[in-house]
Amino acid sequence: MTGRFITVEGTEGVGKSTNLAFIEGFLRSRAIDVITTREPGGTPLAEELRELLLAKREEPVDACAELLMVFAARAQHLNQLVAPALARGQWVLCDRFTDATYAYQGAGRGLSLETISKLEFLVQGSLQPDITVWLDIDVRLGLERARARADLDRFEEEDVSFFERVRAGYRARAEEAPARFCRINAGQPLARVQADIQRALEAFL
Ligand code: Z5A
Repeated sequence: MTGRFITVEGTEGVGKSTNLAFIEGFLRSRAIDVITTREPGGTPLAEELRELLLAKREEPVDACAELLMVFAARAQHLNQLVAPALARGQWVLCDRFTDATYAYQGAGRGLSLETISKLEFLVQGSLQPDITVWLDIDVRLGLERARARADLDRFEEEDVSFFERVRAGYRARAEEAPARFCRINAGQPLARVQADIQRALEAFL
């Protein structure tokens, strides 16, 4: 029996970290054996690539180089961690996955969705998440939350229009895969966000 693959997505400040912990706790309360991981990252090599991707630097980062680093990290993560766990019957809860690439590198940076789709097929074949929890929030509200929290990484320094495009990218992905995407209004108070997530997961189970 293979495990289930759950991903959590959204723009800055949506509360992914907060709600990943909530989802993990909910699944464990149902006696589900789950591992929580993230992208980019999840293995030592993929975490090194994450550091390279997020670091602020004087040299401009070419969008295509960024895209290839994201997929290099994903190939390593999928083959070393995600696929073997699913094959063992474990559930995998992942902070971001390929929808983030369509949203950030596609809609945000303006790279070709067709190119992203080709790389997606090369790296993951037909593997897709079973359910994607999309935490959706007004971009300005999310940025206020994110910027109150900590030092900004290279992505968090982008302007509002970049994140508006990223949000529109997620919306387009949700429209293409309505059965997989579950949109949660992340602008609500946390208790209501988590009640909505729990309802969605109960329906999924
Ligand atoms: N990236 C990419 O470009 N392409 C790809 O394919 C992939 C990734 C996979 C790192 O991601 C970057 O990688 C990302 C895109 C790029 N861009 N950035 N930055 P990340 O997921 O690690 O980074 P993040 O977006 O900053 O995630 P995060 O750390 O999980 O942040 P968060 O979503 O903002 O979550 P949070 O820390 O739980 O919440 C933020 C604050 O809001 C915090 O103080 C909470 O207490 C508060 N909060 C949360 N929920 C609420 C509610 N409901 N009300 C009020 N306050 C709340």
